[in-house]
Amino acid sequence: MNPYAIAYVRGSLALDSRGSPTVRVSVRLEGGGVGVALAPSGASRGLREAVEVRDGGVRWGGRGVGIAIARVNEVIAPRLRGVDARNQSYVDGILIALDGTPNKANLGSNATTPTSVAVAKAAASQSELPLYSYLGGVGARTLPVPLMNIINGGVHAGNELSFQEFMVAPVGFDSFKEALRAGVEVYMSLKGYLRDRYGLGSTNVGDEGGFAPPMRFVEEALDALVKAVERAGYKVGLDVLLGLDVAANQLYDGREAVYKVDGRRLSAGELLDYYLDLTSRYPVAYIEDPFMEDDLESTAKLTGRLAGRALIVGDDLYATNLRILARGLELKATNAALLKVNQVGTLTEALDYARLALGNGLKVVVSHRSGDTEDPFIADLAVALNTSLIKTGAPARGERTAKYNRLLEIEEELGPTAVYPGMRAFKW
Ligand code: 2PG
Ligand code: MG
Repeated sequence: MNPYAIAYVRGSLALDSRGSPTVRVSVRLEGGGVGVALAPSGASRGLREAVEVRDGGVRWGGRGVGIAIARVNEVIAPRLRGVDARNQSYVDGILIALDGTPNKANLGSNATTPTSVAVAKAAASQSELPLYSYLGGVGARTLPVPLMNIINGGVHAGNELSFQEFMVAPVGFDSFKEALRAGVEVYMSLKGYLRDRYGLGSTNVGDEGGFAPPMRFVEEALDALVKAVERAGYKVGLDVLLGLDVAANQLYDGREAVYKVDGRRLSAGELLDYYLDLTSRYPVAYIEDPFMEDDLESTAKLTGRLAGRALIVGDDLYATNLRILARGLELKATNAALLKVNQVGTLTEALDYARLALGNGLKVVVSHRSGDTEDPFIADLAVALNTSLIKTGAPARGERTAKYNRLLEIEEELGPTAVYPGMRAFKW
């Protein structure tokens, strides 16, 4: 008997952090190893990402996942039985072939993603290795700098902020634990600042645990971040850097080719100038999706102009897709690439994407989704890949803290061999 042979694959129902149904997949191996994974779900999705299969109709507001669960149990499970779970690329090859579409439209990325991840977890459990060492080997020991999204806007919050995410990155610290402490202190001090200035209602939180204050202008949010960092006793630009996810797809009006920012309508060129102005006045060291997903050229211009000063990060721009990333590399579109396994639908495809990015000197940022779950998988993935950056929301809401808590646990387990890159995470 091969203890790594897959004995059982089962899809079942779970809820994500927005209350939407999602798919849980449990995998058991002949030797008793078990892996369980849950599918996350985005709100600001790129056009080129792998798609979820949802039931439609009236139940669950159309968001049911009965079909996706049936795909796991009726289509995927019988084909994976007996396959060696250590052969991740073979397993994922089966998923890709069974699906047969370029974007997982048949099985659904909400069926393939948790299956792929659960198989890796089961193999790790069978080999009695923590997931980060199973995936990353003995060299996996870099804890990532967290990009903590502490003011939520865009489609993640019920306020008028145009940009989706306003983040702080605690870099001036020697360990993940100390960095997290600073991030939490900034989060707490932001809460006080918002309450004083905008009233109690401004401390309600958005989808990723950041506050969703009734602000209207990007600069108001950046000012609040600066104040919060200072009030917490840290230096902005030195101890703590600022970051933005513009999620520009959501701001783009295709008919007039303009971006709607703070009530203005900006051409791509004007938006570029706006970023140059913002980065000259605030220590913004990270800008994700500054232009809509087709505009690699404007993104490349910004990357060139901010060379040495900021990470320009492709999320919807690349959709964790190797081919789009390859084109981005040709154009030198960005110096960093976001990685979300469910944007492509299998772990192997996500790992190939990471390898291409890292091999070409790009930073990789492992990321959660705005609809996420208590599954801490991405914490292990970030350490496995030594990516040095993770994006997993504010230090609040269980689905976000699950990742932070797992990183604390990993750092503890690694002991003195753990590395916290701090400011180096932002150099390339
Ligand atoms: C993003 C993500 C996660 P969503 O745009 O980077 O923060 O949001 O999951 O809604 O795509
Ligand atoms: Mg994004």
